[in-house]
Amino acid sequence: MTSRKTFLKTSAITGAAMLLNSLHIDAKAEKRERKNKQVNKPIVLSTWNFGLKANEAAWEILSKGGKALDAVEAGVRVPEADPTERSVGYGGRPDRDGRITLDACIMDEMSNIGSVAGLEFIKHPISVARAVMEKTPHVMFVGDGALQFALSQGFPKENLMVPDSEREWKEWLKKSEYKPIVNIENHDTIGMIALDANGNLSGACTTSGMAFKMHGRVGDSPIIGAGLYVDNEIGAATATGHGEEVIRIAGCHLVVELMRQGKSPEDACKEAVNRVVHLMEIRKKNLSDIQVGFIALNKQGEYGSYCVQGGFSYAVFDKEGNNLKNSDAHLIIPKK
Ligand code: SD4
Repeated sequence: MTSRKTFLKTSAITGAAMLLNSLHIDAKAEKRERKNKQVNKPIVLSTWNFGLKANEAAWEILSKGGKALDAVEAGVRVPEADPTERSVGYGGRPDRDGRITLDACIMDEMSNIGSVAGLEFIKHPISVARAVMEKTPHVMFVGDGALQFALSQGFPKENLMVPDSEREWKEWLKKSEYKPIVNIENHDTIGMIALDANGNLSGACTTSGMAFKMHGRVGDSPIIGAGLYVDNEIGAATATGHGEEVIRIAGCHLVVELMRQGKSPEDACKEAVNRVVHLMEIRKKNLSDIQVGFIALNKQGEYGSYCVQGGFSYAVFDKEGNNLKNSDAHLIIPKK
Protein backbone atom coordinates (compact mmCIF):
# COMPACT_ATOMS: atom_id res chain seq x y z
CA MET A 1 0.00 0.00 0.00
CA THR A 2 1.27 3.47 -0.75
CA SER A 3 1.86 5.51 2.35
CA ARG A 4 0.74 9.12 2.44
CA LYS A 5 4.41 10.18 2.56
CA THR A 6 5.33 8.15 -0.55
CA PHE A 7 2.22 9.43 -2.33
CA LEU A 8 3.15 13.07 -1.66
CA LYS A 9 6.72 12.45 -2.74
CA THR A 10 5.64 10.78 -6.01
CA SER A 11 3.15 13.56 -6.73
CA ALA A 12 5.81 16.22 -6.19
CA ILE A 13 8.23 14.44 -8.52
CA THR A 14 5.55 13.92 -11.19
CA GLY A 15 4.50 17.56 -10.89
CA ALA A 16 8.07 18.77 -11.26
CA ALA A 17 8.62 16.48 -14.25
CA MET A 18 5.46 17.78 -15.90
CA LEU A 19 6.53 21.35 -15.28
CA LEU A 20 9.99 20.70 -16.72
CA ASN A 21 8.44 19.00 -19.72
CA SER A 22 6.10 21.88 -20.41
CA LEU A 23 8.98 24.38 -20.00
CA HIS A 24 10.97 22.27 -22.45
CA ILE A 25 8.06 22.26 -24.95
CA ASP A 26 7.69 26.04 -24.51
CA ALA A 27 11.39 26.56 -25.11
CA LYS A 28 11.26 24.36 -28.22
CA ALA A 29 8.23 26.26 -29.58
CA GLU A 30 9.97 29.54 -28.85
CA LYS A 31 13.11 28.37 -30.63
CA ARG A 32 11.01 27.27 -33.62
CA GLU A 33 9.17 30.57 -33.60
CA ARG A 34 12.45 32.52 -33.41
CA LYS A 35 13.87 30.49 -36.28
CA ASN A 36 10.70 31.05 -38.32
CA LYS A 37 10.92 34.77 -37.68
CA GLN A 38 14.48 34.87 -39.02
CA VAL A 39 13.42 33.28 -42.29
CA ASN A 40 13.02 35.88 -45.00
CA LYS A 41 9.54 34.97 -46.22
CA PRO A 42 7.55 35.32 -48.25
CA ILE A 43 9.93 36.04 -51.11
CA VAL A 44 9.86 35.62 -54.88
CA LEU A 45 12.68 35.85 -57.42
CA SER A 46 12.51 35.83 -61.19
CA THR A 47 14.83 36.20 -64.14
CA TRP A 48 15.40 39.39 -66.16
CA ASN A 49 13.67 42.73 -65.89
CA PHE A 50 10.27 41.42 -66.92
CA GLY A 51 10.49 39.63 -63.59
CA LEU A 52 9.50 42.89 -61.89
CA LYS A 53 5.97 42.79 -63.31
CA ALA A 54 5.73 39.05 -62.90
CA ASN A 55 6.80 39.34 -59.24
CA GLU A 56 3.94 41.76 -58.59
CA ALA A 57 1.39 39.14 -59.62
CA ALA A 58 3.16 36.54 -57.49
CA TRP A 59 3.35 38.91 -54.51
CA GLU A 60 -0.42 39.47 -54.66
CA ILE A 61 -0.74 35.83 -53.66
CA LEU A 62 2.27 35.49 -51.38
CA SER A 63 1.51 38.59 -49.33
CA LYS A 64 -1.92 37.21 -48.47
CA GLY A 65 -0.46 33.96 -47.20
CA GLY A 66 -1.09 32.12 -50.50
CA LYS A 67 0.85 29.15 -51.81
CA ALA A 68 4.19 29.48 -53.59
CA LEU A 69 2.86 27.17 -56.32
CA ASP A 70 -0.07 29.49 -57.11
CA ALA A 71 2.24 32.51 -56.93
CA VAL A 72 4.81 31.22 -59.43
CA GLU A 73 2.12 30.14 -61.88
CA ALA A 74 0.34 33.51 -61.67
CA GLY A 75 3.67 35.34 -61.90
CA VAL A 76 4.99 33.77 -65.07
CA ARG A 77 1.59 34.03 -66.75
CA VAL A 78 2.20 37.80 -66.93
CA PRO A 79 4.97 37.75 -69.58
CA GLU A 80 3.33 34.72 -71.20
CA ALA A 81 0.26 36.85 -71.96
CA ASP A 82 2.23 39.95 -72.99
CA PRO A 83 2.70 40.22 -76.79
CA THR A 84 5.52 42.73 -76.31
CA GLU A 85 7.60 40.15 -74.42
CA ARG A 86 9.13 38.40 -77.39
CA SER A 87 10.66 35.38 -75.77
CA VAL A 88 7.82 33.91 -73.73
CA GLY A 89 4.31 32.70 -74.62
CA TYR A 90 2.14 34.95 -76.79
CA GLY A 91 4.44 37.07 -78.98
CA GLY A 92 7.38 34.68 -78.59
CA ARG A 93 9.74 34.39 -81.54
CA PRO A 94 9.20 31.41 -83.85
CA ASP A 95 11.56 28.62 -84.81
CA ARG A 96 13.26 28.66 -88.22
CA ASP A 97 10.12 27.12 -89.79
CA GLY A 98 7.99 30.00 -88.50
CA ARG A 99 6.35 27.93 -85.75
CA ILE A 100 6.12 29.18 -82.19
CA THR A 101 6.92 26.22 -79.95
CA LEU A 102 6.79 26.77 -76.22
CA ASP A 103 8.54 25.02 -73.32
CA ALA A 104 7.53 25.19 -69.65
CA CYS A 105 7.73 23.33 -66.36
CA ILE A 106 6.56 23.65 -62.79
CA MET A 107 7.55 22.00 -59.49
CA ASP A 108 5.98 22.23 -56.04
CA GLU A 109 6.96 21.65 -52.42
CA MET A 110 5.96 17.98 -52.58
CA SER A 111 8.23 17.40 -55.61
CA ASN A 112 5.21 17.15 -57.86
CA ILE A 113 6.31 18.05 -61.38
CA GLY A 114 4.71 18.86 -64.73
CA SER A 115 6.17 19.91 -68.05
CA VAL A 116 5.41 20.59 -71.71
CA ALA A 117 7.85 20.97 -74.60
CA GLY A 118 7.32 22.10 -78.16
CA LEU A 119 3.75 23.16 -77.39
CA GLU A 120 2.10 25.27 -80.12
CA PHE A 121 -0.95 27.57 -80.13
CA ILE A 122 -1.42 27.79 -76.35
CA LYS A 123 -0.80 31.10 -74.64
CA HIS A 124 -0.14 29.71 -71.17
CA PRO A 125 2.15 26.67 -71.35
CA ILE A 126 2.85 26.99 -67.61
CA SER A 127 -0.79 26.25 -66.82
CA VAL A 128 -0.73 23.26 -69.17
CA ALA A 129 2.40 22.06 -67.32
CA ARG A 130 0.48 22.42 -64.05
CA ALA A 131 -2.42 20.44 -65.52
CA VAL A 132 0.04 17.69 -66.56
CA MET A 133 1.25 17.67 -62.94
CA GLU A 134 -2.18 17.64 -61.33
CA LYS A 135 -4.40 15.77 -63.76
CA THR A 136 -2.25 13.02 -65.27
CA PRO A 137 -0.06 10.24 -63.91
CA HIS A 138 2.75 11.55 -66.16
CA VAL A 139 5.23 14.41 -65.89
CA MET A 140 6.05 15.58 -69.43
CA PHE A 141 4.11 15.99 -72.67
CA VAL A 142 5.63 17.06 -75.99
CA GLY A 143 4.52 18.47 -79.35
CA ASP A 144 1.19 17.28 -80.73
CA GLY A 145 0.47 15.22 -77.63
CA ALA A 146 0.94 18.29 -75.44
CA LEU A 147 -1.41 20.29 -77.67
CA GLN A 148 -3.98 17.49 -77.68
CA PHE A 149 -3.84 17.35 -73.89
CA ALA A 150 -4.12 21.14 -73.57
CA LEU A 151 -7.19 21.22 -75.82
CA SER A 152 -8.77 18.38 -73.86
CA GLN A 153 -8.35 20.51 -70.72
CA GLY A 154 -10.17 23.44 -72.32
CA PHE A 155 -7.17 25.66 -73.14
CA PRO A 156 -8.09 27.75 -76.20
CA LYS A 157 -6.14 27.33 -79.45
CA GLU A 158 -4.76 30.73 -80.46
CA ASN A 159 -2.46 32.28 -83.01
CA LEU A 160 0.59 33.37 -81.00
CA MET A 161 2.46 35.13 -83.81
CA VAL A 162 2.60 38.92 -83.52
CA PRO A 163 3.53 41.12 -86.51
CA ASP A 164 6.95 42.02 -85.05
CA SER A 165 7.90 38.36 -84.65
CA GLU A 166 6.76 37.58 -88.18
CA ARG A 167 8.73 40.50 -89.59
CA GLU A 168 11.89 39.51 -87.69
CA TRP A 169 11.55 35.91 -88.78
CA LYS A 170 11.18 36.91 -92.45
CA GLU A 171 14.21 39.13 -92.09
CA TRP A 172 16.15 36.27 -90.53
CA LEU A 173 15.13 33.94 -93.39
CA LYS A 174 16.98 36.14 -95.88
CA LYS A 175 20.29 34.88 -94.47
CA SER A 176 19.05 31.91 -92.43
CA GLU A 177 22.19 32.12 -90.35
CA TYR A 178 21.82 30.14 -87.16
CA LYS A 179 24.10 32.05 -84.87
CA PRO A 180 22.70 32.40 -81.39
CA ILE A 181 23.66 35.72 -79.82
CA VAL A 182 23.38 36.04 -76.07
CA ASN A 183 20.94 38.42 -74.44
CA ILE A 184 19.73 39.77 -77.78
CA GLU A 185 18.39 37.28 -80.27
CA ASN A 186 17.73 34.57 -77.75
CA HIS A 187 16.66 36.53 -74.73
CA ASP A 188 14.87 35.36 -72.48
CA THR A 189 13.19 32.83 -70.35
CA ILE A 190 11.27 33.65 -67.23
CA GLY A 191 12.17 31.39 -64.36
CA MET A 192 10.53 32.13 -61.02
CA ILE A 193 11.12 30.62 -57.58
CA ALA A 194 9.24 31.48 -54.39
CA LEU A 195 9.12 30.74 -50.67
CA ASP A 196 5.69 31.29 -49.16
CA ALA A 197 4.62 32.38 -45.67
CA ASN A 198 4.28 28.72 -44.66
CA GLY A 199 7.90 28.12 -45.59
CA ASN A 200 7.16 26.11 -48.74
CA LEU A 201 9.08 26.45 -51.99
CA SER A 202 7.88 26.14 -55.61
CA GLY A 203 9.13 27.16 -59.03
CA ALA A 204 8.05 27.73 -62.63
CA CYS A 205 9.91 28.27 -65.87
CA THR A 206 8.49 29.19 -69.31
CA THR A 207 9.92 30.28 -72.67
CA SER A 208 9.61 30.26 -76.43
CA GLY A 209 13.21 29.07 -76.38
CA MET A 210 16.03 30.13 -78.67
CA ALA A 211 14.78 32.36 -81.44
CA PHE A 212 14.77 30.69 -84.88
CA LYS A 213 15.84 27.37 -83.35
CA MET A 214 15.62 24.21 -85.43
CA HIS A 215 12.11 22.82 -85.33
CA GLY A 216 11.88 20.20 -82.60
CA ARG A 217 14.76 21.65 -80.55
CA VAL A 218 14.05 21.58 -76.82
CA GLY A 219 16.03 23.67 -74.35
CA ASP A 220 16.56 23.38 -70.62
CA SER A 221 13.46 25.28 -69.58
CA PRO A 222 10.94 22.40 -69.57
CA ILE A 223 13.45 19.92 -68.13
CA ILE A 224 13.18 19.38 -64.39
CA GLY A 225 16.71 19.42 -62.98
CA ALA A 226 18.04 21.54 -65.86
CA GLY A 227 15.95 24.74 -66.15
CA LEU A 228 14.28 24.38 -62.75
CA TYR A 229 14.62 22.40 -59.56
CA VAL A 230 12.97 22.61 -56.15
CA ASP A 231 13.77 20.64 -53.01
CA ASN A 232 11.52 21.80 -50.21
CA GLU A 233 14.08 20.82 -47.57
CA ILE A 234 16.90 22.79 -49.19
CA GLY A 235 16.05 25.41 -51.81
CA ALA A 236 15.17 26.11 -55.41
CA ALA A 237 16.95 27.27 -58.56
CA THR A 238 16.06 28.27 -62.09
CA ALA A 239 18.10 29.07 -65.20
CA THR A 240 18.18 31.20 -68.31
CA GLY A 241 20.48 31.32 -71.31
CA HIS A 242 21.81 28.63 -73.62
CA GLY A 243 19.74 25.61 -72.71
CA GLU A 244 22.23 23.20 -74.22
CA GLU A 245 24.87 24.25 -71.68
CA VAL A 246 22.43 24.13 -68.77
CA ILE A 247 21.26 20.63 -69.71
CA ARG A 248 24.88 19.46 -70.04
CA ILE A 249 25.50 20.05 -66.33
CA ALA A 250 21.95 19.29 -65.09
CA GLY A 251 22.21 22.90 -63.91
CA CYS A 252 19.46 23.61 -61.42
CA HIS A 253 19.69 20.22 -59.76
CA LEU A 254 23.39 20.90 -59.34
CA VAL A 255 22.72 24.31 -57.77
CA VAL A 256 20.28 22.81 -55.25
CA GLU A 257 22.68 19.96 -54.41
CA LEU A 258 25.46 22.48 -53.82
CA MET A 259 23.18 24.35 -51.41
CA ARG A 260 22.50 21.01 -49.69
CA GLN A 261 26.25 20.71 -49.15
CA GLY A 262 26.18 24.05 -47.36
CA LYS A 263 26.92 26.58 -50.09
CA SER A 264 25.11 29.91 -50.09
CA PRO A 265 22.72 30.44 -53.04
CA GLU A 266 25.22 32.75 -54.75
CA ASP A 267 28.17 30.39 -54.25
CA ALA A 268 26.09 27.48 -55.53
CA CYS A 269 25.18 29.43 -58.70
CA LYS A 270 28.82 30.44 -59.13
CA GLU A 271 30.04 26.86 -58.82
CA ALA A 272 27.47 25.74 -61.44
CA VAL A 273 28.61 28.53 -63.79
CA ASN A 274 32.24 27.42 -63.21
CA ARG A 275 31.17 23.95 -64.32
CA VAL A 276 29.70 25.41 -67.53
CA VAL A 277 32.91 27.38 -68.12
CA HIS A 278 35.08 24.32 -67.49
CA LEU A 279 33.14 22.20 -69.98
CA MET A 280 33.28 24.96 -72.59
CA GLU A 281 37.08 25.00 -72.16
CA ILE A 282 37.35 21.23 -72.42
CA ARG A 283 35.21 21.31 -75.55
CA LYS A 284 37.26 24.19 -76.94
CA LYS A 285 34.22 26.40 -77.37
CA ASN A 286 34.18 30.15 -77.23
CA LEU A 287 32.77 31.26 -73.90
CA SER A 288 31.81 34.71 -75.12
CA ASP A 289 29.32 33.05 -77.52
CA ILE A 290 27.13 31.87 -74.71
CA GLN A 291 25.19 33.08 -71.74
CA VAL A 292 23.95 31.06 -68.78
CA GLY A 293 22.46 32.60 -65.65
CA PHE A 294 21.20 30.92 -62.50
CA ILE A 295 19.16 32.32 -59.63
CA ALA A 296 18.72 30.41 -56.38
CA LEU A 297 16.77 30.69 -53.13
CA ASN A 298 17.22 28.64 -49.98
CA LYS A 299 14.84 27.57 -47.22
CA GLN A 300 15.86 30.60 -45.10
CA GLY A 301 14.86 33.00 -47.86
CA GLU A 302 18.47 33.85 -48.73
CA TYR A 303 19.05 34.27 -52.44
CA GLY A 304 21.75 34.78 -55.03
CA SER A 305 22.70 34.50 -58.67
CA TYR A 306 25.62 34.12 -61.03
CA CYS A 307 26.04 34.14 -64.80
CA VAL A 308 28.61 33.53 -67.51
CA GLN A 309 28.67 37.08 -68.81
CA GLY A 310 27.53 40.45 -67.57
CA GLY A 311 24.11 41.79 -68.43
CA PHE A 312 21.94 39.30 -66.60
CA SER A 313 19.46 40.83 -64.17
CA TYR A 314 16.83 39.36 -61.89
CA ALA A 315 13.97 40.71 -59.81
CA VAL A 316 13.45 40.07 -56.10
CA PHE A 317 10.25 40.86 -54.21
CA ASP A 318 10.40 40.51 -50.42
CA LYS A 319 9.74 42.75 -47.41
CA GLU A 320 12.24 45.23 -48.88
CA GLY A 321 10.03 45.72 -51.95
CA ASN A 322 10.37 44.70 -55.58
CA ASN A 323 13.91 45.32 -56.82
CA LEU A 324 15.95 44.56 -59.89
CA LYS A 325 19.45 43.20 -59.20
CA ASN A 326 22.42 42.82 -61.50
CA SER A 327 24.03 39.44 -61.34
CA ASP A 328 27.74 39.00 -60.85
CA ALA A 329 29.37 37.37 -63.83
CA HIS A 330 32.34 35.20 -64.74
CA LEU A 331 33.16 37.28 -67.82
CA ILE A 332 32.77 40.99 -68.15
CA ILE A 333 32.83 41.81 -71.83
CA PRO A 334 33.50 45.48 -72.52
CA LYS A 335 30.77 47.17 -74.56
CA LYS A 336 31.83 47.99 -78.14
C1 SD4 B 1 16.43 27.84 -73.98
N1 SD4 B 1 17.03 28.65 -71.81
O1 SD4 B 1 15.50 27.53 -74.71
C2 SD4 B 1 16.19 28.91 -72.95
C3 SD4 B 1 16.38 30.24 -73.59
C4 SD4 B 1 16.73 31.37 -72.69
O2 SD4 B 1 17.68 33.41 -72.36
O3 SD4 B 1 16.64 31.32 -71.52
N2 SD4 B 1 17.27 32.44 -73.19
O4 SD4 B 1 17.57 27.38 -74.10
